[in-house]
Amino acid sequence: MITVFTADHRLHDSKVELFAGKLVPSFEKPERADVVADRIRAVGVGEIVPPRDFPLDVLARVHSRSYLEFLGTFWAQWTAAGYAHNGYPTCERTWWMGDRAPGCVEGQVSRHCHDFAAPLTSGTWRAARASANVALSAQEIVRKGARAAFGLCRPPGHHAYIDSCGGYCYLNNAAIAAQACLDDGAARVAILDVDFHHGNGTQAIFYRRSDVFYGSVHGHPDQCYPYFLGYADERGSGSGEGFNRNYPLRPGVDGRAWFAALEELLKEIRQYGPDELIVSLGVDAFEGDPISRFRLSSTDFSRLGECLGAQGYRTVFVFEGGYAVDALGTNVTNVLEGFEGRHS
Ligand code: OKP
Ligand code: ZN
Repeated sequence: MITVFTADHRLHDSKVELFAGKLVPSFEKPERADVVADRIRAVGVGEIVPPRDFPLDVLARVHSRSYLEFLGTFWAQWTAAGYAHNGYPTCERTWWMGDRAPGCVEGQVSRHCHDFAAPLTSGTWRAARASANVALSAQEIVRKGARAAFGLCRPPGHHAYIDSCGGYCYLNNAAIAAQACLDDGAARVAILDVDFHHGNGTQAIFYRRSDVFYGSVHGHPDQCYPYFLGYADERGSGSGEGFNRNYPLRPGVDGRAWFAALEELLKEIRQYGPDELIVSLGVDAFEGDPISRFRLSSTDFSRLGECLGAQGYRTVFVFEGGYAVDALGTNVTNVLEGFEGRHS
């Protein structure tokens, strides 16, 4: 399987993140993508190719122009205002506060960040853009005939909304790839999100649409980030009714419960009958993950790959979370090798 990857992801390096009220070393760090690339080379999963550049218009099929403009101009505005550290929101925008578009950079950050887990740095825009190019290039490889491809994206994407960043995510790579797939002629695309965290951004982007099915197995939002979406009764609305499915599971579950939920979700995807499958591939359901609370083993990730390979869809894998750096490479290659019916 071809992997798309670029070292440009390193341009985004927030160094610290806010965790339980403290600034701690970032869990979402450049090493994450590098160890996965190293392991892909070591195992010989397949060729690693660089992404090609896609125009802003392709991103604007999912994100608002004003949000893209904000991300693209943020660092120049921030430094012009005299700041040198990471950008964080200083005010929360909720619907009863109105929906104005502030002119000052501090106001814009608050307008476009929905939590405190997506620090904005000097290189965030270039890295996020490269990450979207990685997902789009992987999608293009599959559209041109490959059975599958892996977009080794970083930063991740599934918490990014149409016009806001959050949860380490700035551009929604899986959503952008799904939209590109439709624009390339597909009628229906399914996004399967196996990351430990619910992909609230992806769900929200497609909630009222029938051309993209979104399904996720994740930590119950009553106890796990992102808290406000990911409940089982969220099934889509309007013409999107029936095309959103959530399988929240309690913290602590192991492979048994997890695969039972996955099988149910795969049945629903089969009924939907997508032209292509996009997998939001987070491997933070791993038992050793430092910020997540499921108990999947490295062998379970091979099984996940086999399971997905058996579905028969053209498949684009888009990397999302996974923070147990020592096992990250193995867990990702286990999925990819399992998909191709190989065992490493
Ligand atoms: C991104 B991805 C919980 C803090 C949560 C943000 C987590 C973002 C996960 N104590 N921090 O889905 O892996
Ligand atoms: Zn996650």
